[in-house]
Amino acid sequence: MTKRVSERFSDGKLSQRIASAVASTPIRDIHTHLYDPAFGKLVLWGIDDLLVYHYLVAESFRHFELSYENFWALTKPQQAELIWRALFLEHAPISEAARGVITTLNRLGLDVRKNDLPKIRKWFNAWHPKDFVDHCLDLANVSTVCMTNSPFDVDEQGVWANSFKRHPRFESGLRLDPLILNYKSTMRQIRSMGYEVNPTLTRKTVSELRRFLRDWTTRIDPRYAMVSLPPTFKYPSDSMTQRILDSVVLPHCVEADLPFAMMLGVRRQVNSELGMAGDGLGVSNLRSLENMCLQYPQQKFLATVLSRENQHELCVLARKFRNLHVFGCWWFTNIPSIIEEMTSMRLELLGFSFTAQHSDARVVDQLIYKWDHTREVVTKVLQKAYGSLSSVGWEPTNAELQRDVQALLGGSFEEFCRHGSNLSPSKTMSQ
Ligand code: RAT
Ligand code: ZN
Repeated sequence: MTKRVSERFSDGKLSQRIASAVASTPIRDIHTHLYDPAFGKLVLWGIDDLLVYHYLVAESFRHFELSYENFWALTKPQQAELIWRALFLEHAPISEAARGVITTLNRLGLDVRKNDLPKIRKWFNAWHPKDFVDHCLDLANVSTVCMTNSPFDVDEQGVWANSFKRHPRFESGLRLDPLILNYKSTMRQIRSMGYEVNPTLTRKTVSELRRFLRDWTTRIDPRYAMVSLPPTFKYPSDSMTQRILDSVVLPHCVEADLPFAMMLGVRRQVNSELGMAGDGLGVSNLRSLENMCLQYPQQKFLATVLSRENQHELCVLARKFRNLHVFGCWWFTNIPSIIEEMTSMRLELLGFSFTAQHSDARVVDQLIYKWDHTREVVTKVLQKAYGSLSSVGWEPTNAELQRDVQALLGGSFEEFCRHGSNLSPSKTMSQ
């Protein structure tokens, strides 16, 4: 019988059904750096923004001979031309980020092989940004994207200060890195915004910081609060970071029923000459995440880790804590070989109770390639996983496939956020 079922799988029917379920499921993209069109010049799109993406800047410098300084002195189109030459004309655009530009341009209907940047620019210039945003969301089959919104970003502050009509497909995320990681200098900025805060966390300061967070939560209506953390992050520890987390951020999250997203393992500015492209990674100590899940059983944590070495441990941790939701293949792990490995492992350890991916897109057009490429890998992984299941006698119906794929592409995140507050360490799943 086992043989007959696996033959049925190999005739391609199940694999086709999986492919079409993955292709047709709209995605909730839970972490991006995109902006609602109302943010005007903060919205990045078009060929030059695609080419000067910091992932490509890092790769181009491996070929450039010019100095960092001379590169940064160039205009955006000039930088784009150098990157185009180094990564697309002098070599095949084989890396994930470079191939992504090709996927994107092709799906937008542009003939990439003509190598005609001025013509491509002209094509983009004919679009109205708002229409282009909707076009990309539709092409990528993305229903909603979550922005990264920083109360400490002066450009953003200006937009939030005036009321505007929000795009229905853009949600917000409250990004708190400066407050959590660098309170000393952030304090001055918060004070200049009208809050009576001091360098030490007195009662008054704590209550003002809580007021600050409440105000921003009301203003932007975020889906979650969020921080990225270095590999050295330790909890508990005798640090300002822990004091801010314990007395300000987590009490606020509990009060406002906001999940707290932690992105662990980034080493900022390993090479500061590269600007935004200069960040690296390191292995995190996930015991800290474990301690936080234990310390705050009522708080929902979302987590993604940058180092490949941490991925297995993170899955095991999520089996122990149902207040922990694993999401995405972050940044340097957002490459097909690692997405495949991570998604297979997560399915094997967590079933469908995680979010397979977030795009981290900074340029609107990138939604197309980031999701096309992810869908390709997720399809492959699911074909293998359901193939194994089918060979032992369980073939999913189309409705079941749709339900499961939806869970991976945003549904499981929604369910996690909806969960009641009765979260405590899982007993039944412990192993
Ligand atoms: O992936 C990226 O674009 C990085 O530069 C980071 O922004 C990272 O995703 C983050 O959110 O810190
Ligand atoms: Zn990001």
